[in-house]
Amino acid sequence: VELEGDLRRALAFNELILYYQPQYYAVHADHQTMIGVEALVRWNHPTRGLLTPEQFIPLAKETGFIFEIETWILREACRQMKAWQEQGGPLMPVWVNLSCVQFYQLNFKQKVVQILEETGLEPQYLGLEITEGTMMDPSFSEDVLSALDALGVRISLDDFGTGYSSLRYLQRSAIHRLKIDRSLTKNIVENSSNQVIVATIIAMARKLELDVIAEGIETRDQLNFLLGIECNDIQGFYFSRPLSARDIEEVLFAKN
Ligand code: G
Ligand code: G
Ligand code: MN
Ligand code: NA
Repeated sequence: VELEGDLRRALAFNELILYYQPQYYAVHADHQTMIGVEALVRWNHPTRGLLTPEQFIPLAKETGFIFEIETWILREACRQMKAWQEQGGPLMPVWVNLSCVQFYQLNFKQKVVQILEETGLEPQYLGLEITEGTMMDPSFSEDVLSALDALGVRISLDDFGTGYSSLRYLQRSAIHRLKIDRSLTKNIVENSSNQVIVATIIAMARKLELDVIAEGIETRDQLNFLLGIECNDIQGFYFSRPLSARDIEEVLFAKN
């Protein structure tokens, strides 16, 4: 309740910041190439310290601030990626998480077009992560997703395998990538049913010509298991935690 008034000022006072977690393509455990970054919002609250999205995104949704907040996040992520590209950084997408509300707005595509124009980022370097839950909601607009696809931005289904799964929507061409949820990967080394599920998701994705990325990879054993079933796109603490823009620049612009 108290946070609500604070949230109103958070945007005005530039208290929101983006962290970036690298995503890698790996062929074996000691050789990886960065293929993208996921933007993850934090709120640098003046008295409470760094707040995580779980601590304020639900409130932002209830109060309607989510529109302004996510517009800011989109613009900031695009601006930052364009700036890195201009400094000679790798050409790869920045992935932005979107809550369901954006997809219930028919003008969302226009918002994305405007931000891409303002920041100069080419559409193929913007990825949007939406959750299964968002797609299953009755207010979800398939038209918005198709329009974004036509624009050339990439679309990833986040938290894949967490429950709502209907495999039917995977055939829709607007989805480019599945992100296998951490609940399936965290005990992959010892849990044989999760091994089967993840291997099946990967095989199915390949047939449907979808990319797959596994998230939440923390250990070398998890990584080796995934590489063994030809899941080569990896995100997780094993390679890197989410980093501030300044910290990730040391990785992006490393001399060797
Ligand atoms: O960064 P962290 O691990 O704390 O993120 C926790 C959750 O918050 C994740 O489910 C993530 O998708 C979500 N999240 C992070 N950044 C954003 C954002 O910019 N917008 C939305 N809607 N969710 C976000
Ligand atoms: O729901 P979503 O996939 O957007 O969640 C992303 C969040 O997951 C990030 O904010 C990040 O903090 C968290 N995360 C990323 N990699 C790992 C990991 O290897 N282990 C754990 N526990 N969390 C992770
Ligand atoms: Mn995500
Ligand atoms: Na996820």
